[in-house]
Amino acid sequence: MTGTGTTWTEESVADELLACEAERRDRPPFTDEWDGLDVETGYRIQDRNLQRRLDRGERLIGVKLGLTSRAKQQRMGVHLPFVAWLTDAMLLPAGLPVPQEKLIHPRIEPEIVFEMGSRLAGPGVGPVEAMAAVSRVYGGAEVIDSRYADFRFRAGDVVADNASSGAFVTGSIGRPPESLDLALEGVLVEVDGAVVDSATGAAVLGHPAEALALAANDLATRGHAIEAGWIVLTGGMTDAVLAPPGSSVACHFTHLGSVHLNGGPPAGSA
Ligand code: OOG
Ligand code: MG
Repeated sequence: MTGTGTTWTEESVADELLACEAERRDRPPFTDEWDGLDVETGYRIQDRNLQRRLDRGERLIGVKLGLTSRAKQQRMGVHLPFVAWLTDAMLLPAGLPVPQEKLIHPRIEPEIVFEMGSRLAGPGVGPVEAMAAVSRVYGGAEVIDSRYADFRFRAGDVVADNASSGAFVTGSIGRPPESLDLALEGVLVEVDGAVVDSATGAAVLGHPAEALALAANDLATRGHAIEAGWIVLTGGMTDAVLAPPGSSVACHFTHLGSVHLNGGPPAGSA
């Protein structure tokens, strides 16, 4: 029998995750000790920590999807898309380096980003209705970070950990959704000048609109809607790349411009 003798509770897991984040400390997944940490429990922990973030003055600005592409699901060994919260503390203005001083082991992934023009509430939302609520589409890059050592986790762990949220950058070109075929929108990921990966929007559940619909429907089961003005990160199109000090990462989109991120000064530089 696993999980016997564990002392973890929703409250203590939530506290430990925020402490790890503040202290830049990683740890083993809680599911090693507590097999009761399922996805539903993970969401309650995620919501508890959203409240803590809001209580300390952060503003809720949107949602992110996790594991919406096969590349991400295979790499992380979790085959389930999920939703997490974005606050203004996670916004990284274009041109700034990866905030190493706040992160444990950042990785970067290219994402198609939506800005919502109107409210979108599930259940029963499909991709056409979802796209109609979008005002602008951007190319973006998410800087993920996990509070679990080596990004090793099960679904309940990563949902509780706000889906490895860290920071995100939105590109400078915003286009109306009807001007693009997002299934065919391509991205090249370049690290230190070499192309290391590529994908199109179809990697994200067939079309990023499916991810948006999924988020609306999923949030509805927990009593939330996607609000007008919110940002939605639709999920990494490719596997994430490492972003250590001294590195330089660029995500080049077909019609949505390029997002450049550098890892900051290399270790040892003055
Ligand atoms: C989980 C977070 C996933 C995405 O876009 O798939 C995510 C992880 O890979 O650590 O943000
Ligand atoms: Mg992501």
